[in-house]
Amino acid sequence: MKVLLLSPNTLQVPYPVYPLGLDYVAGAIAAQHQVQRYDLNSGNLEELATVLASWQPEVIGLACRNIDNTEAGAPDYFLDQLSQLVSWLRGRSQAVLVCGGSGFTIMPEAILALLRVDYGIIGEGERFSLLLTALEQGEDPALIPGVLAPGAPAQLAPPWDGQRRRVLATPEQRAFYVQQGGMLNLQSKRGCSFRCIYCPYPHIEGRSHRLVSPEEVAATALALQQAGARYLFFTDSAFNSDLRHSIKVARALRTSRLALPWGAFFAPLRLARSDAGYFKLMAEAGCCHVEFGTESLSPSMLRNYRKPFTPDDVFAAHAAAKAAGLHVAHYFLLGGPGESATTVQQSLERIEQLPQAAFFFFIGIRIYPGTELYEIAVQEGQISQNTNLLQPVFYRTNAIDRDQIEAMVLQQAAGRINWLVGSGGKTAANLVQRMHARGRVGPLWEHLAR
Ligand code: B12
Ligand code: SF4
Repeated sequence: MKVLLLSPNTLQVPYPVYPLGLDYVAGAIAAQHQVQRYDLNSGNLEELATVLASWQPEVIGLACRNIDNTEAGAPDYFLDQLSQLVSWLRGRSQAVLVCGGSGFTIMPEAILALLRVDYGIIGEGERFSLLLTALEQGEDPALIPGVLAPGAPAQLAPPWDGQRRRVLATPEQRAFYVQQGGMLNLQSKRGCSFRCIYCPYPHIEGRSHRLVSPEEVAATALALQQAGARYLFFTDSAFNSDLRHSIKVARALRTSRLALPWGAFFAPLRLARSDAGYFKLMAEAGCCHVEFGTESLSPSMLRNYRKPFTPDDVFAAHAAAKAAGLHVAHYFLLGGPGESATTVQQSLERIEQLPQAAFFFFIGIRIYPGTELYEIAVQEGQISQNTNLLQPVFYRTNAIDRDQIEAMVLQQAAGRINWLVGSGGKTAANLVQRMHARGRVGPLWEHLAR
């Protein structure tokens, strides 16, 4: 069959992101099929129309990474655009349309119905290969666990235990990312075993860790270097959620001849005495950006969120990362259950004890189905089982509203450029774009750190 894999994500905030998921979907498609990739970041609709007319794909795999930007203060919603793209594709192609991706997996039934595509794949897109076989053999793809069809009940699938193979996009498609910041991405594992109350990641990737062998991670990193990358980002939900594995991965990277800097999300977990050199090892392995998912520095809020660390652990992790010479950013998530002016003030005052870092404040927590926050919001009457959550709904705490929290953040920030509300929006993204155009690589928030 002729299969076109399409990445429609052209969001430039905080910077354009290489569509890694499609590498795995492409890697799962059996050799008897013909596969082409199309990325709207490196292409455009006129050219895509020509591909559709001349090549006539029989199946189109449509990636749905982002539903919205999860920023309550500056909301952006992407599914209307995606829906228009589906109509545009239907007008030019008879292909079977199959949607998948992290955004899709969060609310598969609702997105399938909105987009009116033929099938959806919940979770790991490696199952695309099974769907193609079913189509080819005239069987019903909806019988495959993890494959969703209109009107059929969603059957969740266990984590994919088959091969996970990556096929990179073409050099022309990669050039877009290589030239704008030089960033390509990779995984050292899938899954997160923590249970933070608001987080959909375990639902997207699974609760059990599925580890990539350290040698394979290093080989992939070297292959990306060869493919032109000048910076790597580990897309793991939390790079250190399996501490032992992250140590083995760092050692493998250190002994490989990888010459690229890299960054990742880390949880500011308590380190055992024996792991005192953890961040030093990360630095030796090429790590230069540590993005901590800190969320709060109020002990009660960390408990309410079920974060696996305390404020003291955050200070210790911060100090260790800085001592290792790493750039550090902390992400905060304010406004969850139990937040009040007192807990916000606690967080803001304690941030002053985190020197030389950038701080991103996400104020208002998006409610996702399948999370504990969802249950809390239903119990509190903020939403019902029937509320449409595609259009983002943010949790409201009685004791303080979003505007008050933002005012407190801005007051404490007192104009400091390293305190950003949300991702910094288009202003920050434009700045990053200009620096990328001048040849700078990576996420670049270190230039804000004070
Ligand atoms: C890493 C990450 C980032 C990094 C990316 C860095 C980089 N260079 O790659 C950074 C920090 C930059 C980032 C930014 C943003 N992110 Co982000 N990010 C993630 C994260 C943790 C992993 C994504 C990833 O690459 N996974 C690894 C790949 C292999 O997995 P995958 O893409 O899911 O692909 C698999 C399946 O989904 C499926 N699949 C994928 N595509 C397709 C296509 C088809 C046809 C099929 C069948 C299957 C399929 O198969 C793949 C293999 O199994 C996810 C959360 C998560 N755990 O998924 C959030 C996530 C994707 N991000 C999200 C958001 C909102 C954003 C931002 C908009 C935030 C902001 N305001 O700035 C921006 C948007 C950036 C952009 N330009 O698009 C949301 C999207 C949901 C939503 N509400 O819309 C997520 C889900 C987190 C969340 N809040 O729940 N992000
Ligand atoms: S550690 Fe991070 S990825 Fe894991 S559940 Fe908590 S917030 Fe989500």
